[in-house]
Amino acid sequence: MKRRNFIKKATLTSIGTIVGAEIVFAHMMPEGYVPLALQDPDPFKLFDKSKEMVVLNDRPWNMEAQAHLLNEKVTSNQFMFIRNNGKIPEKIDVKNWKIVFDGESVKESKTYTLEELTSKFKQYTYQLTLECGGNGRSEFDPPAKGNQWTVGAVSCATWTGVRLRDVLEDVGIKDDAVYIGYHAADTHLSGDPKKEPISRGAPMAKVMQDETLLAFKMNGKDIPLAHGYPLRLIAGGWPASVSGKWITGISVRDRVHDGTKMTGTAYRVPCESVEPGEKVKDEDMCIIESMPVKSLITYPKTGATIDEGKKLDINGHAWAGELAVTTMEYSIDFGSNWITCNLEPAVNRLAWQHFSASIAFPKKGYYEIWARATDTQGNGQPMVLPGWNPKGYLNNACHRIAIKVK
Ligand SMILES: Nc1nc2c(c(=O)[nH]1)N[C@H]1C(S)=C(S)[C@@H](COP(=O)(O)O)O[C@H]1N2
Ligand SMILES: [Mo]
Repeated sequence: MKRRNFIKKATLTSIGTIVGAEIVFAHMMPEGYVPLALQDPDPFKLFDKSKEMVVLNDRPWNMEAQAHLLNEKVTSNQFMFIRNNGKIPEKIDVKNWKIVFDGESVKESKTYTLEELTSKFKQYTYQLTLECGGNGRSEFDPPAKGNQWTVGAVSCATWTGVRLRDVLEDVGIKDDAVYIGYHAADTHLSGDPKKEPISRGAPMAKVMQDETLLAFKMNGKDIPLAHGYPLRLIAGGWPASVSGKWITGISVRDRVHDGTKMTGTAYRVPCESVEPGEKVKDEDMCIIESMPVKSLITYPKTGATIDEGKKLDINGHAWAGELAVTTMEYSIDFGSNWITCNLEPAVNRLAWQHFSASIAFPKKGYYEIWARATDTQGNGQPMVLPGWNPKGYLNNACHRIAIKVK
């Protein structure tokens, strides 16, 4: 948008300056034509991301971190993965932004402006872990279609907003409310305005939790455009697809929400485990709720070398959906022996926890460090891909890094 207007005004010489060379046949260029060199936006600049982020798709934009980029305790925008199902809204009119509450189970539909939301309700701030349900999909065999996330579709930022529960109480909901579904301002890739790229939701028990927010700030600033500016639903610990970006509406439903990507195989796994590659009937698929226990070694970067006799300090994060992580261990002998790491409690519920360890290696050579978290219910991470499922969700296999001792 901006770019096009700009080009109209810019002289041909100034376009040449931006392209980085003289446009030799500039005088032959049709009026209003945008040189290719300007059409391809640099996604790192566009979204203010580190150049080390990995682009998985540009239509729609999908980008992930590498493990070592996620070393910060609180993820900053430059390392936060982007997962879009449609086109990011182009025009955001913050002054007139509205959120509509409707559905079978509201007493009466009600609309709030952003200004009303922020002034009328108490604000809360939490660190909340958001992991894409498909994080780790690249390891599925037979492969699963979709973005081939490795380990980097997870973040834990600080989110500030109002409790969805408080707003729903103000709206007035009926006793038969079962679920909410969100509606958002992004547009379907087909361009069809009647189609929603995604419209997911959560059952009332999740909606009513203290940490379920309608957020308008991330890490103390306006939410970056790619992450849902100016208003975002945040439901930490559940597949991040529940955390709708660019929210314009919440429907309170008297049934399980049936919006786009709620039904069929989307964000669902077989209710009972299946053989890899097996076809599963839609009615045998269950909606993913809390994410499983998982961890990531964020320091050092895989492939690091250390000197013989020196200890290696490692650190990382561990999380377990709705639960907490109780134990964090590492192994340097391919899982034969496990040694306990230091593990910090979460700053608040649904935030990831930090672990560290200081590792001694017996002699020179190649090693792998494997990390394993266990949650409050005693569930540990599997060593290899667990429960194959058709869409490639919930891979919580242990993270591993390679180390050479010289
Ligand atoms: N409106 C809207 N909300 C959305 C999505 C989307 O495409 N549109 N993608 C969802 C999915 S699948 C994920 S994993 C998270 C990603 O959040 P992020 O891009 O801020 O990291 O946003 C969720 N919310
Ligand atoms: Mo996702």
